[in-house]
Amino acid sequence: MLTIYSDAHHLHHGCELKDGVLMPCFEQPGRADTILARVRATGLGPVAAPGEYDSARYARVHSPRYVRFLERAWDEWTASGRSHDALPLIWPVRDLRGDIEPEFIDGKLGFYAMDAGVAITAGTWKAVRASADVALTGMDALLAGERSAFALCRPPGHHAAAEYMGGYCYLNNAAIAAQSCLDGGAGKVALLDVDYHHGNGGQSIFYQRDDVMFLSLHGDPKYSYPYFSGHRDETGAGSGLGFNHNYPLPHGTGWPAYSEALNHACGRIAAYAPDALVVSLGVDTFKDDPISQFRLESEDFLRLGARIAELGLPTLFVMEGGYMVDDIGVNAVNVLTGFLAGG
Ligand code: OKP
Ligand code: ZN
Repeated sequence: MLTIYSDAHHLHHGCELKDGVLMPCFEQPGRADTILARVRATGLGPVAAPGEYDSARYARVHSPRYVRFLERAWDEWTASGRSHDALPLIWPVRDLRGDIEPEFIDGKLGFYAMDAGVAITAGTWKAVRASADVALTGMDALLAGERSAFALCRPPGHHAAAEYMGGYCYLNNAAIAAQSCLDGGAGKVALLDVDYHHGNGGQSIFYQRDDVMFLSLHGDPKYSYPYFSGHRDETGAGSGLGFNHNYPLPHGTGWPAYSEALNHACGRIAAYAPDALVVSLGVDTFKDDPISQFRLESEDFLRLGARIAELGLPTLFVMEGGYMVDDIGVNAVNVLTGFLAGG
């Protein structure tokens, strides 16, 4: 299987507020380094650098003004005299004015964010762009006839919606790739999100559409991030009604209950009969993940890949979360080798 990877992810290493204290993000460069090392150690296949794409490709699923905000945020932040990470700290909730974009950067940060887990640093935009380009290059490989590819994206993307960042995510790499597949001639694409956290960004972007079916297996939002999205009754709207499927699962979920939900989701994908599948691949469902609550074992990730392979679809894996850095290489690549063995 072809892996797409860019070293540019090293340019992004931010801080987050953890229990009230500013700490280096769980989402750190060592994650992608560990996965790449495992790709090489297992001989998964060739590793290629991404191409460079026009930012208009990101604006197929994001608003142009949001993409411009990301591009300029660090310069606006430093122009106003600050030099440490920029973090959003105010949001237009409920009855506040969410319809007017502020002109000052502190206001813009909150206007374009869902939480404070999205540091903007000097290298963030370059890394974010490269991550989206990794996903676009992976999709181009599928469009050129590859059965599968692995987009080793970092930073991740699945919490980012058309006009906001959040949860370590800036551009929605998987959504950009799914849209690129449609733009390349496909009629229907399925987007399956197996990260521990609900993929609110992909859900939001495609909620009113029937040309992308979105499915997500995740920790129940009653007690798991992102809390305000991912319930079972979110099934789509307008012509998208019936094309969005959430599988919220309880704390402590292990392979038996997980695979039951996965089988159900795969049944829906098969019935939809898409031209291609994009998998938002988070391995924070692992039993030792430091910020998540499922109990998958490393071997279960082989089974996860094999079950996805049974669909028989051209498949792009897009890296999302997973924070037990010592183990995420084994766990992520297990999904891919499980897929290759199962297909
Ligand atoms: C990202 B992915 C606020 C940040 C809270 C939330 C976890 C984001 C998970 N300081 N962290 O889905 O793995
Ligand atoms: Zn996650």
